[in-house]
Amino acid sequence: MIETGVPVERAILIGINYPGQDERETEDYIDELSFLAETAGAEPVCRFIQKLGIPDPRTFVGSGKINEIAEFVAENNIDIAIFDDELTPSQIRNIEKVLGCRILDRTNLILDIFAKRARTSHARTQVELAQYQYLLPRLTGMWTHLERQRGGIGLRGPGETEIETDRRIIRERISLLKAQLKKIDMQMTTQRKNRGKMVRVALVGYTNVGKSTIMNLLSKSDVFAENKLFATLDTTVRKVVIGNLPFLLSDTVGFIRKLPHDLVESFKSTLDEVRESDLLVHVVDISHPGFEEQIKVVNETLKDLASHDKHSIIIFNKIDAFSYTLRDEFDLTPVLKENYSLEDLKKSWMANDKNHPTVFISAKTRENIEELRKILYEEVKRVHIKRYPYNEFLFGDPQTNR
Ligand SMILES: Nc1nc2c(ncn2[C@@H]2O[C@H](COP(=O)(O)OP(=O)(O)OP(=O)(O)O)[C@@H](O)[C@H]2O)c(=O)[nH]1
Ligand SMILES: [Mg+2]
Repeated sequence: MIETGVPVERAILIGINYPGQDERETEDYIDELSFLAETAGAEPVCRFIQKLGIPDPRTFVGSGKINEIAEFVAENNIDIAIFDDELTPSQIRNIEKVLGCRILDRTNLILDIFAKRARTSHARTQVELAQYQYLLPRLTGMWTHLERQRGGIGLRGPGETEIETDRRIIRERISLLKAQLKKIDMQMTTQRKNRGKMVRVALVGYTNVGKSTIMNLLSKSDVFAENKLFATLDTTVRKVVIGNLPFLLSDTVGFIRKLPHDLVESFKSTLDEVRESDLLVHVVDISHPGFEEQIKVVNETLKDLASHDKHSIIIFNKIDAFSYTLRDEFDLTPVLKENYSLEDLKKSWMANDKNHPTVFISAKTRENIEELRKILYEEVKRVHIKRYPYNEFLFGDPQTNR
């Protein structure tokens, strides 16, 4: 036991198994929620999953289930209940009443992690803006119970005044933060313009797939990487030279399923790096059981950023950690996802996706890094030639030795 001095908050996790979703998928989602909770500093103690068509409008899960959870909370010293979907203000209020502990939803949890991780004033401003935008519509919900105590319904009661004052303060703060961000945006745009016309490559991908590790490997820099979600919030840009071809490589915030929309909005300037790049490098963690779903989430987020049409390279990382279940040769049940070997996956991805150069690597054991460098060289060179059709002599072709 390590005494840290800070009491760890005990958390339970609650999710819904929706129709058409297999149980394994729901488990994967709750695994991710659990990882988010740990990253935020809580200790996940137990998970509750209910099969439901749609969330109960009053208490998210059904009334029987919420009472069962309440019993568990009371008997096991639970501090927080974390829900896998965004809750409405009235759901938060109702659930709080039944469970008697703090209620967090997924959005809230992600915002909390972002707030903890934000280092630069730029990142902090972006997170604070997203937090206030999340809070504003929820303010009424938080105060209604006080209104009721004070005789409520009567208009313009003291409760109402407090809400109005708080709302006004928050609105003012939001416009101030927006103005600050605008200023920072302008500075950053100028900075980006000053970088000249060098080819720009952006690392994108789901959180924790190894983007920063790859950045460090290619640029010999020292960007913070660790086994937690959202280790990177700020964009880092480094000059990388392969052969004699220089380009700029940027590492940026990872994407996640159900990334709060306000957060994407307020992270616009961070994500401009993605939007303005010439080439995307989509990093995938092939050792993750849900890697295909993660690819979809990344592609959807790129669509939101109007960047899905950009040319991209796909890196399947962490091949050292990849494992699969070997099927008995007499097994007649259908082949499942977990029965594919790395060779099967290589064959199917490379055959199906001819538009994107694909490479399988391990940033940890450095397997296949040379191949990655070669592909990067070729793709950057293509952009370079398009931009400077007359100065091919600049970098020479390694094959012809020109
Ligand atoms: N086994 C294995 N682990 C890896 C590999 N590449 C990176 N990791 C580990 O994966 C974890 C996440 O790596 P990061 O580089 O921080 O990932 P990221 O994509 O930058 O993550 P965020 O910034 O949080 O979005 C770290 O613990 C790395 O050491 C690999 O090839 N194999
Ligand atoms: Mg990172």
